[in-house]
Amino acid sequence: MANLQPIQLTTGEREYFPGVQQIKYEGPASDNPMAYRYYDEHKVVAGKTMREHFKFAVAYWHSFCGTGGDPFGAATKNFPWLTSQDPVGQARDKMDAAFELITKLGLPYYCFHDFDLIAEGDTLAENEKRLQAIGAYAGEKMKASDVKLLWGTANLFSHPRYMNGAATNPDFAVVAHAGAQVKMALDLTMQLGGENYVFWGGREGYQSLLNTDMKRELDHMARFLHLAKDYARSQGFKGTFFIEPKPMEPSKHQYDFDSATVVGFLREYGLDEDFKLNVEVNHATLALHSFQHELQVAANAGMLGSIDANRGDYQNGWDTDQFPNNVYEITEAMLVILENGGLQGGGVNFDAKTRRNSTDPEDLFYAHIGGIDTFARALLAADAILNSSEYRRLRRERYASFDSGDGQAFEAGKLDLKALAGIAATQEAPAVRSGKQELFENILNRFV
Ligand code: XLS
Ligand code: NI
Ligand code: NI
Repeated sequence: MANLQPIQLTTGEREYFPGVQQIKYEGPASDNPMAYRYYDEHKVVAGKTMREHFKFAVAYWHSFCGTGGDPFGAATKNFPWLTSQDPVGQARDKMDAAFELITKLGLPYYCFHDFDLIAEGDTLAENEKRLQAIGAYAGEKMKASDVKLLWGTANLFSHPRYMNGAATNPDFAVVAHAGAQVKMALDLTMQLGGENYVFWGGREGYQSLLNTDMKRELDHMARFLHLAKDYARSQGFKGTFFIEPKPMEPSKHQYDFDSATVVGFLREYGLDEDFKLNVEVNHATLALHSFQHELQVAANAGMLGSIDANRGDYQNGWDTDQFPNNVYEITEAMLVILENGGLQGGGVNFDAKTRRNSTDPEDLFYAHIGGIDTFARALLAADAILNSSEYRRLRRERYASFDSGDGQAFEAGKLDLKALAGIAATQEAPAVRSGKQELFENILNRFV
């Protein structure tokens, strides 16, 4: 769309987190709550610095847009960067606050949805104008701070037009609108050097099969993803596209249920070359899986791209998106990630929110510091488990009968079912062999 009047933004003067200094690594003995005890960005673990291992990103939506409202009550957080009534002024203030937080935390990345950055307008043309304005401003902030964009995405779930889905909406007019929105979000992501692009389909699913042609909706979703990928590639985008699985909420049945479902979908529709998975802790819990299970399924398929870091609640069944603090859970995750050789293209995005009653701006610092140190501790523990314990050997030994002889022939596809039966007929009854789960668990505890 041509002839847009550029909106000029100038940097605000205001400091949003006064009194918070640069957060530094002070070591495990420090009693300073505004310091890292384990995250030392320069420390080399398993051949990479901690900064490179994690590529930590701050999520714009939870940290700068989420004001603590829930279905039972109004906003609780009077964030000073949300006070301006003018959408452009508010977007500027919000971005100043965001870059102050990201740089004081010393983190390398951030992630956004299009309309986290600036409020959505009434028309596509107005939206393009707004996104260009805030995009130019983001570019300046990124250049000045060296903060990079881990991924961009489009919010295809909040506006009422998407109540029946975006790419899977039964109305073509909505699908076309979603296409226009994704095109703009891709342009913005590419303009800012975004390293990846995410699709999370909260409304891509259904409430009742009675009014739903599921097969047609899935075909439309795949077609839509192909169009987005082809467009971005034609514009020179080299990054990875991620699908973020989640089983439910807000839809009853979401098409991207879990890692296994998404891997199957991507392969069925020929999208597996360009797409990988962004696995979120709380979404795994909702799918009745563990986080490490979801990571391993993605890794098995060569699609472990990125993670959304948070944690769920074991006593209830929704996406509570709490900041990570469970070192055991994350250590098991880091075992999978390290054995996979790291994440493919992505990083660790804090898709987490402070609680409704955590109302001080500085609470955002405690939340991120805690999450970051949880990952750092888990990395150290996982690296020690893999390299200084009997963990790998014990696991390998469970499968030793496949390393030679008939077991090896089976793995190599050299036995048919008759041959297998023949071997069983001549051998002794299989021995009872312990799985030694408690021993494995004790090894974990030894290093955490
Ligand atoms: C919601 C999702 C969402 C995605 C980005 O549950 O986690 O925040 O990460 O659209
Ligand atoms: Ni997420
Ligand atoms: Ni989520």
